[in-house]
Amino acid sequence: MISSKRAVACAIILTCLVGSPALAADTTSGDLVISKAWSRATPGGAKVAGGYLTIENRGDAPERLQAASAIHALRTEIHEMTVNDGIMTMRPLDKGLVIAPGQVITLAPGGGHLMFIGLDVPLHAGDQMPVKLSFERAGDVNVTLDVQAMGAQAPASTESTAATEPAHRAEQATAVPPAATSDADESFFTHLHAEKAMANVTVSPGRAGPVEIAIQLEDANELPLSADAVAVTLGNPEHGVAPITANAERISHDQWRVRMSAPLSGR
Ligand SMILES: [Cu+2]
Repeated sequence: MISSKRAVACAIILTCLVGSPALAADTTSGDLVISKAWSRATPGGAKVAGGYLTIENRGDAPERLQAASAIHALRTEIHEMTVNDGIMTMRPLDKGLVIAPGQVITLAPGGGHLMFIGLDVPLHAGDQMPVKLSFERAGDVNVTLDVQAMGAQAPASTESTAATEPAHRAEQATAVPPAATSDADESFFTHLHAEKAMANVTVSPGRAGPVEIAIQLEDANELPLSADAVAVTLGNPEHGVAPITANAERISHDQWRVRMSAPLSGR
């Protein structure tokens, strides 16, 4: 389901990503050790990217990753992949990610990840991306993500683990809850993702009424994905709005566009 809620209007600070061949060192803060922090180069025009890292809690008390932020992203969310009725979808972890004493949690492709939404710069292989992690006990911890090539499965410093080919299942994407609202005519951006595909969706303007919806498709490795057809369904069962479906028009092999009317704003 695609949200038509309004987008956030937000000032973005522009800085340059610093290219460096050196891999970021592990970051230690109190009882936490954060390692293997990395992301992937973004294909042309992509405004989202996943972030991956390993967090070890060497302390005696549970820790919680409450939030994350990145200077180049409009917002950063913590996403978890879950299976519902046999279909893998994602959900944002609004209450954060708990790391039990002694536990090592790895955010990696196909599983939990940080989601950078509304990137203001493309990410290139070799870039280093600063990210702030906010923990309940340890407070803010700054880490640097090493940007790997498009489609990378692991940071360059570790062995690439062979991805197991998932069994075929229907692709069904779930919307990320929209951000807080602001200017009425701002476009709304979100991404929908499932196990094997992700759709970056821009609704312009971000409000009820006639809208243009632009969709960019990526595969699970964030590479451009072509499709035979794309249809968009808007609906809101909670408010009794029956689904309306329209076929999108192909703009390029991974870009689609459709004009339709959003019955109401909201998720
Ligand atoms: Cu995500």
